[in-house]
Amino acid sequence: TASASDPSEEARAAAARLAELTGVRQHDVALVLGSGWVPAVDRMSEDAGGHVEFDNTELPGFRAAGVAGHSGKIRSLEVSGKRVLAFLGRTHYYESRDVRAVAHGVRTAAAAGCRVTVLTNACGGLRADMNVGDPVLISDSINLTWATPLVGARFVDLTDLYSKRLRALMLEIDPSLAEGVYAQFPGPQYETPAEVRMARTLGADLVGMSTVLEAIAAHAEGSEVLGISLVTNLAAGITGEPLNHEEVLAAGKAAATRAGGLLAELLARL
Ligand code: 6GU
Repeated sequence: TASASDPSEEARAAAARLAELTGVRQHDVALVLGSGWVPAVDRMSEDAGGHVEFDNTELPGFRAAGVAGHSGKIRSLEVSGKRVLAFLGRTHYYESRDVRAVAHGVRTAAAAGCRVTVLTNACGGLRADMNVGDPVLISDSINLTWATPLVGARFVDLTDLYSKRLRALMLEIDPSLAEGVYAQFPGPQYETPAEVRMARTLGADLVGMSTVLEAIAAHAEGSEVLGISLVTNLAAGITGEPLNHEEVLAAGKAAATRAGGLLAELLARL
């Protein structure tokens, strides 16, 4: 069928089903939540007074969730008058190297009307002046997967991939926020110390396994993109400690209050 061959068509089909499930014809803001960011949105949902939540597999084209701490739930809520479509987890490139599945969420959000896409993640910090628990604005990125979500589109300009307007807005909200360049590694293994040195040499400040492919897809759909990373650990070789996923989740929990406050304030000012 056409929907099986064309990602945009499949996204439109998912958006149509979303409208049925939520009773909301148009959403305004997509919020993709990385490890540790879900508590931030839970706080907002309490204030929102009512939301609709369902499993992503209720919509065509979505994969069931895999990793511990990553959910496949999608929540629709209204915050400060904006209709927010929150993905309480994402499909990662490392699950199956299926870039189309990775991009399907942000494409669905764009088809549902979202003109702003907020991508959050947990990442490793590469700079000694970064602290665990710091949210960092993504100023630019390096796509070390060498994959692309783009199909059909050609020569898309990425000069302003991470919206200057949205970054400026975040810095008004919290002038102490750091900015950095995020490198997406393919995963699922963390980087070796040598790969971490390579990333630093290439100009990266943050390393992770998500966000960049989604940012490219959302940007190509005409959405403004904001990326915020939560530094959950320093990358391999920077402290000498081994890395583990539980530490990443724990750091996310600890930072939820500040992260939630930032997201709530952003939604109020959009
Ligand atoms: Cl150190 N690397 C990657 N690729 N992803 C991470 C991370 C490190 N820490 C949290 N997520």
